Amino acid sequence: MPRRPVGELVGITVNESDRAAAPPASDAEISSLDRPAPAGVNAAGFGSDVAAEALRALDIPYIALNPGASYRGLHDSLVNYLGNSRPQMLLCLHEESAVAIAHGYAKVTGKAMAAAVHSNVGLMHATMAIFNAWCDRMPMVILGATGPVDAAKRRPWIDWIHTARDQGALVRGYTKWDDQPASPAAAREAILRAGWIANSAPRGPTYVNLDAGLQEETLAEPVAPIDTQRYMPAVASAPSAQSVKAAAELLGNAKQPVILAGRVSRSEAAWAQRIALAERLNARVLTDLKVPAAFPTDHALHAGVPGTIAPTSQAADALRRADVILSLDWLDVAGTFKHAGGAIAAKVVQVSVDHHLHNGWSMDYQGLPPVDVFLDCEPDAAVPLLLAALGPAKPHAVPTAGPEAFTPAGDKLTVDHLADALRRAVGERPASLTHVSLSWNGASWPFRHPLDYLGGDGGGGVGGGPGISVGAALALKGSGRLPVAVCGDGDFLMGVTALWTAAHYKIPLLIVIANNRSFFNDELHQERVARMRHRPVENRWVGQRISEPDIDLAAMARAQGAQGFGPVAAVGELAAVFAKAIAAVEAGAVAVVDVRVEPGYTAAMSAVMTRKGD
Ligand SMILES: Cc1ncc(C[n+]2csc(CCOP(=O)(O)OP(=O)(O)O)c2C)c(N)n1
Ligand SMILES: [Mg+2]
Repeated sequence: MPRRPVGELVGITVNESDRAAAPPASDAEISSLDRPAPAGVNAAGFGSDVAAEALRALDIPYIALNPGASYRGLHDSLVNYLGNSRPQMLLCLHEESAVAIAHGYAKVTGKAMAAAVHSNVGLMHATMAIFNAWCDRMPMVILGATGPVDAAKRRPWIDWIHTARDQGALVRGYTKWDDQPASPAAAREAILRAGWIANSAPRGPTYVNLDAGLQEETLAEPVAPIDTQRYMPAVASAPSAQSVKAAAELLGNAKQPVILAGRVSRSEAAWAQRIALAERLNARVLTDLKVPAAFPTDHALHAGVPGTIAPTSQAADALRRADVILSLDWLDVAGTFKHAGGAIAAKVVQVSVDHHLHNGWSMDYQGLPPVDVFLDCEPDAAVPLLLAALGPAKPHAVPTAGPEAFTPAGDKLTVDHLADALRRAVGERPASLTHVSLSWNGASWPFRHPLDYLGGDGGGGVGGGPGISVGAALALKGSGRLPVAVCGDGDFLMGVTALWTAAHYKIPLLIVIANNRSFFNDELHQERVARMRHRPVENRWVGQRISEPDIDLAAMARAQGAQGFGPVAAVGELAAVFAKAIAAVEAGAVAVVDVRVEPGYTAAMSAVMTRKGD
């Protein structure tokens, strides 16, 4: 086949100078790793070259992956055709961490990264992490493979066990869209569509399954060029003028308005506008640890502290007293009302595009809430329109006192002590909490910037914490923000091999383990069942405790090239260890601190989990 300039065959703007283009400063260190020897090819010769170029057209910097023969064609194209650059491969030790890394990256950037997973088996490993990203409404493009679909081309045994009909069915319930294209041109179209759909609100994962035969086939003829940007138009949503007017009227006349600050963007401007709206309305504001920071938690209008599985008592009181409630894509309006006692008299304004995503498989859409005015758009689009419709406020006093300073109780080392010492050690540095443990107390760490906290794992799939944190740290690399994760020991152990990827690609990150040596959440469930059945509550630990032997978590970090500290078992030791670990991260390391904490959740969380009836 004649050699042609890169991109000519497939019509995507890729040329030789692209390969040499300097990456952003923050990525330069990563780009210098895993450099392939020059392959000397500059023309798209195979089906997978077309797919690889479509991936580059999505302007995705990284593709997290675990390898496999089903996509060996694509793998070769990424290395030897695109030169392992844009996207650059991030090798992961497990598909679950590959997808979790893409998830964490999207939490910071709002944009899709790519992940590649091998045939049916790699996809099976990836499923929980895909579900987490889906529930968290985070975009990503997942590439998979199967086949050869043409049975005559299959190698005996292995290609047969790794070929499945309708492989996308494994993830269709929790992806926005999937496809199995049948030609290189169709693969290009599928990848462009996957990127466009994933990145358009409501965002979520998409899956493109590439036939191994298609990838490896020689291009018989050039694929007609297209202007790829025209196939990925920006999508903006806007509410009707009528709905904005109706919402502003309700809110403007409200005596006790409440804002539920839910799934919003990481934009600083939008953050400032939410504050302006709350102050304009003198509204109490609720936030929730399940989703990223949405409003300053120590603002005088913030009701109590951020909720976890249920709103705090102050938040529930505010809801019961409210006459108008504005939900900015709150994760679970109906469930929150139920926790607050059910009979919420207030008129409800809902701002969301989430209903466009709901399907018959996953119930993550939650209960159907009562809504009086619906704004079919993202919160960032609604807030400025509401501010404009409301006009300037009559002079009114905005409360000034924020929540009281946080002081952990008792001498035994608890998660509260961990949080307090960690926050003091971080000091005035800008930091992002990329993950928190289930035992986290929302009172212990105020959020004052949209990147201060990145929310939960989305789908309640334990094991996501380490990978999500590595992906977030990747996106934060070079930003001047210190990425800090607090993981339960169960969560850490399930996702621990994500650390190697961070160590290898020099992604600085601090992980602190709230190590209660137990899958403690389920001790509370067993306690609840024992109480309901009048059986011995003291047996709640059986089948839950992770001890005898205790696991050396710091050693698991060291084994993968991270720095390991601990176990720390005394409150007085925390400050010095955290200072050392932060210094290590600032010097570019991945640092893990094992902190032995007393088992226990906040009183509010324990009460919800152990009470009868719901
Ligand atoms: C994949 C998966 N397996 C099991 C569970 C059930 N589960 C929920 S919380 C939890 C315990 C998590 O332990 P850890 O991270 O140590 O947090 P702790 O409850 O001890 O604070 C488990 C097993 C789950 N949610 N996801
Ligand atoms: Mg635990």
